[in-house]
Amino acid sequence: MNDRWDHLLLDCTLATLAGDHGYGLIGHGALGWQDGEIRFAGSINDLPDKPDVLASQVESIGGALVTPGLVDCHTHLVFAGERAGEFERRLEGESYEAIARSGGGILSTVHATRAASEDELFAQSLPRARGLAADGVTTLEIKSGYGLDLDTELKMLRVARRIGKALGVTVRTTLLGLHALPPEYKDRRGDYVAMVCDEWLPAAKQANLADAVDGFCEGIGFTPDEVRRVFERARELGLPVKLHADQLSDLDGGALAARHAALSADHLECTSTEGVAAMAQAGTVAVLLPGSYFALRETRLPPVDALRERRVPIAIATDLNPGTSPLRSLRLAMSMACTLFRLTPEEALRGATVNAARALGLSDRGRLARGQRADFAVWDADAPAELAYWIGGSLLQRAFAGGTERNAQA
Ligand code: DI6
Ligand code: FE
Repeated sequence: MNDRWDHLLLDCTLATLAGDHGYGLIGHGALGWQDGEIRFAGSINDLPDKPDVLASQVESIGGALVTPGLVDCHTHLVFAGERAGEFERRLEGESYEAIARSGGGILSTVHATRAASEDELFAQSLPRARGLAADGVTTLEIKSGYGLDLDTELKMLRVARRIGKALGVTVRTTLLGLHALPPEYKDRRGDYVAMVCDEWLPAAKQANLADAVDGFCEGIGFTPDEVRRVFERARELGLPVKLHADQLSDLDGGALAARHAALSADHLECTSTEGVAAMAQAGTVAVLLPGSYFALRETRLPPVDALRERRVPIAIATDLNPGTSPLRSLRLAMSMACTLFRLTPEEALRGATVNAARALGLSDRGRLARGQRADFAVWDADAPAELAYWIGGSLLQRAFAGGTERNAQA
């Protein structure tokens, strides 16, 4: 029989997240897959035949918890250098915005990233992605935005693609041209935005280096009108958009993202209930980033109750970046989302799987169900709430991406 499944795991505790509510828990479960796709996720009792008849390789995993592979849908992990000195300055009382306005912040990482060769950038960035993967992440998004010139932006995006191949995980790339205004365009904002629209977007699209387009809509970033111009161009080119919205101030970023049918609006600490309503209408995912909230000692909370009320899907991500979120574990982000934002552990797990996939425009992963990609993680845990409950440490036993077991050393 040549249509046997490649592999069948028995005696699993499955957290399938298959329905709209609950973990979708199945005790005494089985998970079978073939050609990188799940063929069966259910109770052992419902298997259509004997395990040995169904699959070429059969394994019992002793009741271990199995979840969809985690999805980190917002990272800036490709960059050179670090900014521990700014961390020290902030602890002495200087604000993130003041440091940025004095030439530090994003621009200091831009200098280091421009100076690094492509191989150096890869070598510095790979361990950060490897750390996420060691925590059960099988899909991650990586943004550009520390180049602010076309060559360096494309270099970052190539490094991002290369990381995906090296680790055997899916990397989705996002062009973040509107991250900070480079000093060479200090008095020419309009020219910079026009160049991003007319040159960078088509170049990234042509080289197949950008899966989406993002912008930093903020007092120290770009105005809603500048973002609008880039979003319109992106949509013309068929590129989906997402937005850093309302992190430090309410610029109506949630509604702006919604007007452009954005995949996601991220941060949202200052988003109004009107913004939430617009996102609900547009189907835009709310990506919450507790790492930057924590690192900046922020006190304004994202509007979690309004998001729930309007049924806006909530995702959680690390925002891994050298300035505001040097957070290298998605599980730790889940834990923070519960403790700081009062999400339930179930919301946190949905936020790091099915809803995070949706924030990347991916519907083929994030749940354990027939037809989904065989991306999943096996944990040293009994209950799914443990993933958000343990603070740090290592819980991952094994991870599979596209049906292939990831080598823990890779
Ligand atoms: N994402 C960003 O792009 C900025 N904040 C955020 O959450 C900060 C990036 C940086 O300071 O390097
Ligand atoms: Fe970010």
